[in-house]
Amino acid sequence: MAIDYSELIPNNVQLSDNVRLQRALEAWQPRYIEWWRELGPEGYQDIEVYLRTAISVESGGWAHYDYVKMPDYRWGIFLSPAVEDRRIGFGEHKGDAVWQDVPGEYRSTLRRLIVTQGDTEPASVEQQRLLGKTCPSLYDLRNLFQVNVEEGRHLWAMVYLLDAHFGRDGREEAEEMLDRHSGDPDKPRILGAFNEVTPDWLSFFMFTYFTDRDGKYQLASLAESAFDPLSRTCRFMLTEEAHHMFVGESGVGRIVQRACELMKEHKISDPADVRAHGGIDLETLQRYINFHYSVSADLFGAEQSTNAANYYTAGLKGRYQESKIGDDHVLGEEAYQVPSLEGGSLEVAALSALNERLRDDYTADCARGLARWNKVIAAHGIAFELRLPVSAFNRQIGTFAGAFFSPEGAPMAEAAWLGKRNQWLPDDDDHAYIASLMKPVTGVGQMANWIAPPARGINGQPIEYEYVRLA
Ligand code: BYC
Repeated sequence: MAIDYSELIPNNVQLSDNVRLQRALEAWQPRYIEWWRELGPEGYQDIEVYLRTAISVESGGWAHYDYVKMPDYRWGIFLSPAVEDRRIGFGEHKGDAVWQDVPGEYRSTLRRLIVTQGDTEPASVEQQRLLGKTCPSLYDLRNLFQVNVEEGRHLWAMVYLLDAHFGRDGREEAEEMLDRHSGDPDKPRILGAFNEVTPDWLSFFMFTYFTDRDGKYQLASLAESAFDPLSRTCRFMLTEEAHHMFVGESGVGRIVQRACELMKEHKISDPADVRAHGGIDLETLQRYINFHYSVSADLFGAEQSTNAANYYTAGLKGRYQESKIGDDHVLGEEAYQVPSLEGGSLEVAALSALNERLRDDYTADCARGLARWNKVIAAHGIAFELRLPVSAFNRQIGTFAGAFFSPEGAPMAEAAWLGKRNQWLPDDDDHAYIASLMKPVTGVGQMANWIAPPARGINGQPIEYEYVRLA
């Protein structure tokens, strides 16, 4: 079904049939636009950007590409097609028909999950708002803005659910989405990683690789939900999310590629010497990986969580690809291994370990990208391997919060750990060096020296394409 995207709020939820809902969303829209102008990409509000807009939810041909000024982007509401006779796949209601309305007993829990999800979306736009000023190319600038407008759309997706299904409380929550701000000491965003800064493009690529990937796993778990509108919303969001992780994986990959090229070209044996030639050395990349992986690992919550067990039993949030798992989907008797503070692992009830299980799925996925980057390094004949730290490293949430472990998993005394901190995590010198590279490159087809060009352009266009019309 094609969607009329000349409408004020393009949608496939028959918005015009529900006057109350349509009014509520139309009343929220001006505040959203005001927020976008104030805290969205700074300095690029009236510039035309080659963006994709969702115009259908069908798997083939859902996206339309054209030049758009971002405040005019059509932020719409799209649900993936309903699955006929869809049944609840897990928990105590397993086998029942999915819900089209929120059951009273789960109202506040479900609202909290939707609010937590929704809060991350505008947070990331706020975190990235200054990056446009230092883009490494027009191609990258366009990708940044694509990610930004789609995170904005994901906020719309959650606000729709709140307005459509949670009455006055939902409307209040929708307002608060625009009142909290990333890093605001009085009204911060809900989850830790979304109050960190994204000061440079290396951080942006790491964020889209590691933190957007948390988004993929959380959305996939919510896509299993018994609350069908949430499931359908998340399924469509996942379609868009894939591009965000592509931006991260290819962005870091291109930086790795450039570091290797510089090492070959200048016959460098010590990776740190890449800096003398204006590249980002592999050891700095490793420190950024350590930081972004550990901060994103926190987003999965505690290793053992009664919240997560309750979400599962109630049918609100499942596991990653729940239907492909060969167990009873109730988890009354099952066990799962979680890492323990004393070393090794501990067998606990699988129901209590759902956050850890999702983090494990996520970690395996993160490792796949590192393997691809390591292939680039190996192909240049360079003896260096990027590694993920263990999940105990640098954690603020769960079992390992306040504990000190090396990236390889050795327990340490605090003072010894602090003594090594700058070898493992980006320090002031790294930040200053990366900041010194952040000079805008805006000529058509031009690329900053610290990053290799992409393999191809967007939507079949060449790399030498005016992805953003700056003039
Ligand atoms: N920071 O029982 P636990 C995305 C709190 S990203 C601060 O383990 P639970 C995106 C927790 O709330 C995906 N607080 O928690 C990416 C709890 O508080 P209470 C976002 C934290 O509930 C890039 C307490 O600690 N979506 O889409 O099992 C760009 C005990 O913890 C944190 C979702 O997260 C933290 N990191 O799990 C744009 C999905 N972690 O109850 C977008 C919805 C835990 O003691 N959210 N706490 O007051 C959830 O499923 C769950 O809320 C969590 C936490 C998985 C986040």
